[in-house]
Amino acid sequence: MRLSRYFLPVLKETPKEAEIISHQLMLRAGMIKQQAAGSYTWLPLGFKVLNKIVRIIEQEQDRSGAVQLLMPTLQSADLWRESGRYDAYGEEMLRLKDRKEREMLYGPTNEEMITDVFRSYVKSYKDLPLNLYHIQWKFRDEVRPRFGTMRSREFLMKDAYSFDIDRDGAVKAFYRMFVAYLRTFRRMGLTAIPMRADSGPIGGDLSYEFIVLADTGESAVFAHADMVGKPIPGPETDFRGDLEPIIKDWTSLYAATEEMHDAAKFAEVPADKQVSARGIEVGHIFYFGTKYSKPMKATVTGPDGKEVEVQMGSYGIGPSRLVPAIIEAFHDDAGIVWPVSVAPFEAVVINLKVGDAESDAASEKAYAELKAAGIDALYDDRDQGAGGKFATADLVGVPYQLIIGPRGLKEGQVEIKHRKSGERETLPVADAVKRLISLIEPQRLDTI
Ligand code: 5CA
Repeated sequence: MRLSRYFLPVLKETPKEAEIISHQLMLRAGMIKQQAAGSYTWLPLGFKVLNKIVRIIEQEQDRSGAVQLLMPTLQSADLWRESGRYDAYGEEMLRLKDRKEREMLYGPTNEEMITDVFRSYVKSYKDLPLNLYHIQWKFRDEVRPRFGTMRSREFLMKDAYSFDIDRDGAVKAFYRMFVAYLRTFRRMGLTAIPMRADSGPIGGDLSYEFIVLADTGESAVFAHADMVGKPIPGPETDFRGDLEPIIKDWTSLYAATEEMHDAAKFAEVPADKQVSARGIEVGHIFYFGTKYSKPMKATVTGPDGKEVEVQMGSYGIGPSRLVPAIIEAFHDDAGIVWPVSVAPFEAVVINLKVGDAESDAASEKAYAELKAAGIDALYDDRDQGAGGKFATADLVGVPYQLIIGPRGLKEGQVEIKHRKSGERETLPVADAVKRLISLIEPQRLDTI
């Protein structure tokens, strides 16, 4: 992408309305624009990051055996009356009427609709297990939307729903999502700790939240220090095999959110291993049995010919919350420091003297070679001073800067700046692209 042709409305000043660093940086880096309380336009740079996050989620959902579909945002109130949640959900639900006075709602979640899809087609235990997911916008009329897209009213959610013949099958489905989540968040560079949680309005008796530790997190959390940086299950993990040993291992150490915190149990954790911190909930998984299948009559015939209500679970991730969560974890005084796997661009070519024949030629060549090698590259070809270019590159957090100018080129040299460490390497222009590829490829984390 040529920056001269892109749309990157960066701000010089820190907007006053933004209380936390991720919100400030998303506004300053031209990633989002507020449209109303808790409602945002995703500008090109923000949208690019959001899409990279979505892509990782899709890959790991697919790996675990889940199948993607897409349900509408607007739902019929009648469907929600069947489960009894239309009245129970309260003011968080945005309710509306169409021209025929039919009551509708903007979906805050999709248990009812997916149960309706399921019961329309699936009739036999032979079609189970099944896990269907979609990535769709949701609306919750939050009392206090805040922190930008961290807690917004309109937000993107990946929601998956599992269907099984019995509790044993449903628990296995829960385990598959649990492992998929460990892999998903780590691929984004995050340490997300699974913690026992309260199931709230979704219901059910088994629920884990995946929490990223951050000082600005909305909930207090308590965990054993060894939960941080624990190695995740690798790509060889057999999702059709027995995942219980992995789950046992990941749930044996203490980790709980405030609502489920047990001070006496936490006291048993050695004092030097007690982590009491704040956290951001980036994912939440639930097992709730027949809570929806029973009232909505979602049944299948079992092996003995009898009708059984299916056992269900639901599994959410917030991609539009993950963007600020990752920024909370990775930033410095100059701006965002993206992990390569979710960076809007992997490298930026900075032409220090646009209009200088040699600088232009070397920059164009490097940019073309990076693109040809499959690197997601940005080319700062704006006719502007070097200071502003460096500041923009640092602010938007591109992991590697390839700096090309007439002075270096006289000696046949260019510079690579590592955004994270600040380290700079001077190297022959002919070697720069190869060097960048060797730095970037291992950090994509697409094979971990
Ligand atoms: N139906 C279940 C799981 S599919 C459900 O709705 N779960 S949830 O309420 O926990 O939401 C799932 C995820 O969506 C959360 O873990 C969080 O990452 C994200 N999320 C929830 N509310 C918001 C919000 N207001 N703004 C941004 N993200 C949100």
